[in-house]
Amino acid sequence: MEKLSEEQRRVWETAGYLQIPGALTSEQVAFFSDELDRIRGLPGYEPDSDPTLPIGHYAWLDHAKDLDVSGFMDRRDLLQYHQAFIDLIDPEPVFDYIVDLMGPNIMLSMTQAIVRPSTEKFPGYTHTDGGESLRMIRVAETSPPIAMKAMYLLTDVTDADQGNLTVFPGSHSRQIPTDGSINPDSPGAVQLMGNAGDVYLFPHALWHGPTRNLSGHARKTLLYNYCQLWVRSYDHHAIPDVAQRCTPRQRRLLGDLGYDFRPGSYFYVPKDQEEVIGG
Ligand SMILES: O=C(O)CCC(=O)C(=O)O
Repeated sequence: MEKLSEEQRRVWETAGYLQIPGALTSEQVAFFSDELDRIRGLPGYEPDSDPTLPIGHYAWLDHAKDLDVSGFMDRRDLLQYHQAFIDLIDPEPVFDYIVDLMGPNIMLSMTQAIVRPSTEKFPGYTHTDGGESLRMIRVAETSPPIAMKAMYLLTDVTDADQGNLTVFPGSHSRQIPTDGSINPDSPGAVQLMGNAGDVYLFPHALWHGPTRNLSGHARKTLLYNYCQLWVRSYDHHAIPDVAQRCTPRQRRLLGDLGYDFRPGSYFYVPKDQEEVIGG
């Protein structure tokens, strides 16, 4: 499936990210924005502050810690909350871009909603996704990524210091210091601007992160991650129950290979993989 233009391919390979304007309609933006306000009051996975747990663990809480809709929220595993979150697993045209970039042998690895409040207390941070691994492994520019993210803006971010996604262009293929000194104000950092409904696509190996938000309003995003099939999901240890409400392609993206798991599954892809992912 060829979806990227030559220019988009060049930008992806050199800068390490792509911005697709208007991936969500204004109705979808309004709907998802309201959904984030709604699910804040519902039980779900939120960051776990227990210092004895390894970094990046989430706890099942009765609701987000802050019930103010402009307050911080970091909710994982969104598919349970509404069919619309399931539909966002493989929407047109974003999913076509993802298949063009990654090839057909892929899975959905994570879903997440983040609300970043306007505050002087949070300076932002910079990291690679996939934990420590993908800051050591940088595949060639022309190789499909091992894993990547689609980050949908639900808020206009049209000026600096509004909780912008900040990237270090080219860092997906060229190492930058990994000693903890890199932050959104380091030389080489670029604060991306975009409108609600735009999506940023970037591989896990690209150094990135949120910058501070001094806009006076909260910045909302939805994040859907994809990985090569053998890497597998970070959100689910087994096929989640919502798969029963999914299309065959979505089920495959949730790890349903069409037969019962046994050692060796996920090593080679199922025979019908291209057909199923092609929809
Ligand atoms: O901008 C954000 O809130 C977080 C984006 C990010 O760094 C990530 O999803 O890994």
